[in-house]
Amino acid sequence: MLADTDLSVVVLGLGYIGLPTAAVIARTGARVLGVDVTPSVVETVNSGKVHIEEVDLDALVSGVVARGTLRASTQIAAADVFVIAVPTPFSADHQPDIGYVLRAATTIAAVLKRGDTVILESTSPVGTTEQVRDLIAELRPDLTTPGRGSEADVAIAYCPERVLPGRILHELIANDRVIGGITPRCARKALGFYRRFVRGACVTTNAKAAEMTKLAENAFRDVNIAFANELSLVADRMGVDVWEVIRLANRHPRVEILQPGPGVGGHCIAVDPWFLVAAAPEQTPLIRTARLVNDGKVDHVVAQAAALLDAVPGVPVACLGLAFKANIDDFRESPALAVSVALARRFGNRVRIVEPYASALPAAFAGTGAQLTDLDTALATCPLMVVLVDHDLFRSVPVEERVGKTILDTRGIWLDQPRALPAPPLRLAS
Ligand code: SAJ
Repeated sequence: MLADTDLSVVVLGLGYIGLPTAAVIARTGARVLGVDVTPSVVETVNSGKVHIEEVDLDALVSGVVARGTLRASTQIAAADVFVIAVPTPFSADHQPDIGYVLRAATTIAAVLKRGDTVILESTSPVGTTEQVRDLIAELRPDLTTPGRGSEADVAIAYCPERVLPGRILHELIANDRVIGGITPRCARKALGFYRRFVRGACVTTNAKAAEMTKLAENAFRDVNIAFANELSLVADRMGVDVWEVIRLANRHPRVEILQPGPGVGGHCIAVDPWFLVAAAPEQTPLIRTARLVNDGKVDHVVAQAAALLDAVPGVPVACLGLAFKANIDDFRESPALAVSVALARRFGNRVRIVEPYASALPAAFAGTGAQLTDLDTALATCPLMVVLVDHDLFRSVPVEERVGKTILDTRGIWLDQPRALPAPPLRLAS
């Protein structure tokens, strides 16, 4: 096996997964080239900076760039190991789009040589790694590829990323990895690579099982959040506090209900379950319904907030948070963003947005009249507040600063909020 300093690695895609992965590998001493199609991303990384918010990533990137073990380029170069970490979006009708993965494989094929390893980390529909293999075989008939009878010149494997935004650097190292080879030999080759920087267990399997495992993990979480969101709808209807119900139910030794919210966002859990539904539509009524329940929660929150706004015409409302979850700057598929934009389109300049991770309002607010403001101003000027993200900043507001406000708290962070007293019973003159 090559010493770490002799190993060369190319990571394709310098996004939320690719950049931290490239930096962690570069920290072992391996020579890492991060390839991205966006020149500004490449420039930022080469200057030792980061274009995404992630705990401790800036210090790590500046360190490995200064040491010379990480550099970025828009152009690929030869290497021993290629890691594909590009997006796998879905189309409007929820069909997976693996175009970026296939383009990455095409790029790799141009520089691939005997003995190299290609690892796909992007969340992908079952069978994608085999498609990567087929494409490489077609583009490079001079190389033998795995799973086709003969001894292969290159190893190809699937190893899904499983890290949680906000904890990426920790989880990249601590989490167990599932490594699916096109053949057992491919899996062993990829295993040797991950052992260089992963402290969690590295478990090998075949590529298809690893692909489905990743989709199953995110669908599991989506279904469980949908359960919590459905309970919140029932509780609203019954006039019961869902947070209390969940807290009490979770005292049962075998019950662990997740938290309701304004819906499910991010580019993983809101997307990946559809890959299972697209592959087996007849077999996935539960997974599909969970997606619809979680998406439907956005409409429910918009209707709840709109009712509050309609009840007090002209009064400004503060929407707290745009990110898809707490303490991150990622607004992809964010239910908080969807709710705020819907309210801004309907209520215009009555809507004030508070988002510590935004320096300007996203384009979706253009022409609505909504304004970005800071938390203190919102607390001073907005009698209505809609909590959409559980950022630490919002959690820090004590009850004294919320007295007298009407609050729709979709995250359950201000459970100590005094409730409006019920109207006194009507006394009929005798
Ligand atoms: N959410 C709730 N209630 C909860 C938990 C989450 O409403 O109890 C919401 C969040 O607010 C957010 C969405 O769900 O909008 C997703 O957040 P998350 O923290 O559950 O997950 P992600 O998308 O940040 O990361 C997930 C993780 N997958 C699992 O936990 C199974 C992560 O490990 C994956 O690596 C990541 O997807 C990915 O890249 O696939």
